[in-house]
Amino acid sequence: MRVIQQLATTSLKRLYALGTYYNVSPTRLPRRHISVSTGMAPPELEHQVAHDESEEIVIQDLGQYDIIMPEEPYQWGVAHITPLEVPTEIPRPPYVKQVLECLRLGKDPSYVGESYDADGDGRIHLGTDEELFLRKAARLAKQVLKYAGTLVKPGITTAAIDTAVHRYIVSHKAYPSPLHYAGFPKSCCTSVNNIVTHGIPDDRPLQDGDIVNIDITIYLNGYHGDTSRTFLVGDVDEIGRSLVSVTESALSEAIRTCGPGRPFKGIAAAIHKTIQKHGGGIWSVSPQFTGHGIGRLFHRPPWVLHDLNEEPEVMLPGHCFTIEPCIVVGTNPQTWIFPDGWTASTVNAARSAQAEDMVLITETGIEVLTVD
Ligand SMILES: [Co+2]
Repeated sequence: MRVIQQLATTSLKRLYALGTYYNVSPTRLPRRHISVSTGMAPPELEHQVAHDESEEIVIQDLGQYDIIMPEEPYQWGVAHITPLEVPTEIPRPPYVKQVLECLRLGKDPSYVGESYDADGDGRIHLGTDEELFLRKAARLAKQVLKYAGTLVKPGITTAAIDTAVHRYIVSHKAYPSPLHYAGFPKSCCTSVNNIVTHGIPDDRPLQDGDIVNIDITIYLNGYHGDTSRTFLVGDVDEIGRSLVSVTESALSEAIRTCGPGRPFKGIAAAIHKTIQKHGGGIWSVSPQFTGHGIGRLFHRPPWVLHDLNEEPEVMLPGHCFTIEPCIVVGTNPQTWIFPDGWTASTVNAARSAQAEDMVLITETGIEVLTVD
């Protein structure tokens, strides 16, 4: 059987070649079917297909959408992006000062981390102000995310969403945690279509048919709140809608496995089971991006793996962590990073969706903190 795995084994180089073949800028490939099932190859792809004969072949329809590529000419890093200002009276997380100092000295801030040692075992003391502040931070993050979701429509740029989100956060006396985190230049992450995570808001207007993940983290009273969802922009194709829906199911099924004494590996098992049984396509989960402990620090152990694993650790009262699976269309969840050093795209330009919540383990059960 003659089948096409159009783009599914495509390296960056071949994506550019494809862009050239279409005689358009690879930064803005036209909206079209980028993968086709057997016998459905548009004539202009035949050349590409013939080229692929030696490669492993899988039937895969990736759907119809705009591929996001790095802007040309490439600019390495993010020094060309201007961060927004935060009023001086708003308290910053500790990494901000270190990163700004690095930048002032012309050093690479991407290695500025957070100190886990000073943060104990990462479990909060239930029933104290710690729990109260954590709840407040998580709740505000959810409110910001809901607000961001109302802005999503064809024509708005992700930079405009970022600016609105930034203003909303600082007007609530909170700090947008991604801003300057390891040098990140914006106040939230916006990941469109084939971007798996850590997309940097920019001047590309959202297009009818896009999917966009908005990932919000805020810092309030010394605690971080972190949550994300993937939103549909206008009329999204069926695979895209299914992808977003399976991603939300994977998150909620994963949350259902949590509780005091329960193993962390149950999260991945639940995600795996959900994407296996969910109709509308073939899905895989990115092994590269994990959930994380959260509280006084933005990211800290326990690292929460979303792909099948045999980690022995169990959840204990006071653990607060995120679950944030990135679900990818098709069987290849591998990613590569844009020249900006942040934006993670699937290697084959397949779409990815992500959903994230914060879970607190209590003495008797769990609570999802990212609720409004
Ligand atoms: Co997170």
